[in-house]
Amino acid sequence: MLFTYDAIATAVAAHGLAVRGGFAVAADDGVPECSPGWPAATVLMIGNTGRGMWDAFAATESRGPDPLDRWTRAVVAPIAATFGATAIYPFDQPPFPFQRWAQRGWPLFYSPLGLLIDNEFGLWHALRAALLFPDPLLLPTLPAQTSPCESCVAKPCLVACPIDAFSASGFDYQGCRNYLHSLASQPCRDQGCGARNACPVGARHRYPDAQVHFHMRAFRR
Ligand code: B12
Repeated sequence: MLFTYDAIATAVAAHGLAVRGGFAVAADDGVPECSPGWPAATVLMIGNTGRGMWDAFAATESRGPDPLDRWTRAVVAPIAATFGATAIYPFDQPPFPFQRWAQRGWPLFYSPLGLLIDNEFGLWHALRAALLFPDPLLLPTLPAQTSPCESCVAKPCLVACPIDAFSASGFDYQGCRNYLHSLASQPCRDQGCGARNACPVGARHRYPDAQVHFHMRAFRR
């Protein structure tokens, strides 16, 4: 019985979050110890999918810097403590390889934008925490899937950006940020990243406008 997995899925769902799979830790995963002398045996990934998290987060007091990161800690840390896990976060410094770990536990694939794509939620999902357990946990078996980008011939994501910030050499982060401070970037600021919006996969799970604006403001700063 997937007792811990299911129980944590229920606990995080109360905050609009989801368990995004898990994996048995291998030596080259770069997973830190749960606590000194206690290596992690299992990792469960926690994330947000589609419109799930925004209402829960937006209902909370959010004055001060990094409100989403603070909210994430506030909801995840007590759940981790209840289940004897150690929580680590994608915003910890130096960054842990969350995208690599996420692919160990769930069928997620690199899109041409560098964001991981999910067959159901498309680009409308992100990672919020990883729970480290010192014991082996039972994990669900996931069906094998292929990347939806493989059969996407038109790749509208790659032609939607007004400054061609996405290329074979990666994401032109500075170019994007500079452009977002220009008047011409109004559509990106109003509607969110045109490249992300152009992806047809999981389009019905697009974040609510308020969330799109929130992430855009944070990125632009
Ligand atoms: C630093 C960072 C950024 C920086 C990148 C700076 C730079 N010069 O590269 C900036 C500020 C630009 C940025 C922007 C965004 N980011 Co960011 N970012 C991160 C962060 C915190 C660390 C990444 C890192 O260095 N990891 C360390 C390495 C060792 O880990 P890794 O998993 O092995 O990383 C590998 C992959 O990233 C891989 N890789 C990266 N891109 C690509 C592309 C392809 C095609 C391939 C094959 C591999 C590949 O190379 C890395 C080295 O092996 C992660 C969170 C995290 N902890 O991972 C979020 C993260 C990657 N970002 C995320 C998001 C959503 C964004 C934004 C969309 C934010 C927004 N506006 O909403 C933008 C757009 C980014 C884009 N289009 O690529 C999400 C991605 C979710 C997803 N679906 O995959 C993450 C995982 C955070 C989260 N909470 O979920 N980000």
